[in-house]
Amino acid sequence: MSKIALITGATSGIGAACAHLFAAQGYDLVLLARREQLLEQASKQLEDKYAVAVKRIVADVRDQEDLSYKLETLPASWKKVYVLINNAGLSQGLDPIDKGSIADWDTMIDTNVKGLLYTTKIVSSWMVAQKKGHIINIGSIAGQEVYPNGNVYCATKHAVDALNKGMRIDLLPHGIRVTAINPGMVETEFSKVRFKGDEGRAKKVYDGLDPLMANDIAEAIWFAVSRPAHVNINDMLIMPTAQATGTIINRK
Ligand code: NDP
Ligand code: 8X3
Repeated sequence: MSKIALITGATSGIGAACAHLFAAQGYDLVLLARREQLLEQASKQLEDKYAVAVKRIVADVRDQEDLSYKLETLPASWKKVYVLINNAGLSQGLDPIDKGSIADWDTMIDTNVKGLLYTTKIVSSWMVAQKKGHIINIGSIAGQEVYPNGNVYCATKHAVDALNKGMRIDLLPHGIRVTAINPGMVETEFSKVRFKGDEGRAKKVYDGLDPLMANDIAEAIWFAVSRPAHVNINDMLIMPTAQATGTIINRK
């Protein structure tokens, strides 16, 4: 059987690009996200194009009970996951701390931190049993520095950075590799989601610069995964050439 990659947040952006790249490399896929129709379309396309097997999980990573049930009831052959890409995540709003929405804060913390933990607990236990695996955690430049109004989103990505380090320590005896991929600006649905559907505001984020594309990040992930077994890439910070820090950007 081919190797299996489980990708959370596979309906869009970085997760969707990873699904294509890993399928092109012959991986079978477990794809997880909330939007059922998009997941179904993507799975069919991948199966047809790359002749790989795809298992879909329609789930919200924030719903621990449902997520656990859906993962634990996968057939045993699908639990032989070699690569877990903890990618599902989002930002909501961009407001100073005194004006932030508590609902937005909860959504970001529950998705980016708790959802990543719920997924990792289960999938890492399968990896421990098989004594191999590679966990990719999608962090951010926002996990390496803090920018104005980024407060809670930055905090969640700093948490991902800490968890990435903690996982590597805890999983070391089991030979499991752990890598954080920390991108700067990538043009995906991210800004549309952050600004709650305001496409005009979302588009402005990328005005006058060439942002990263989702495939740039998928290729970096593949680089980490395709290193020889004795090599672990601990983390990578990947920026558009036009972006020096979270806020210093060279716009044309
Ligand atoms: P997109 O909005 O394009 O994709 C996000 C994906 O996450 C979607 O597939 C979405 O699927 C899924 N998702 C969101 N919430 C949940 C949930 N509760 N349960 C399950 N799936 C969920 O954004 P990106 O591809 O840009 O984002 C991917 C990751 O990259 C995120 O962790 C983000 O923080 C990080 N990142 C993004 C950067 C950027 O500039 N774009 C830069 C640095 C990091 P669905 O809605 O179907 O559930
Ligand atoms: C997403 C990129 O710059 O909005 O993590 O934090 S940024």
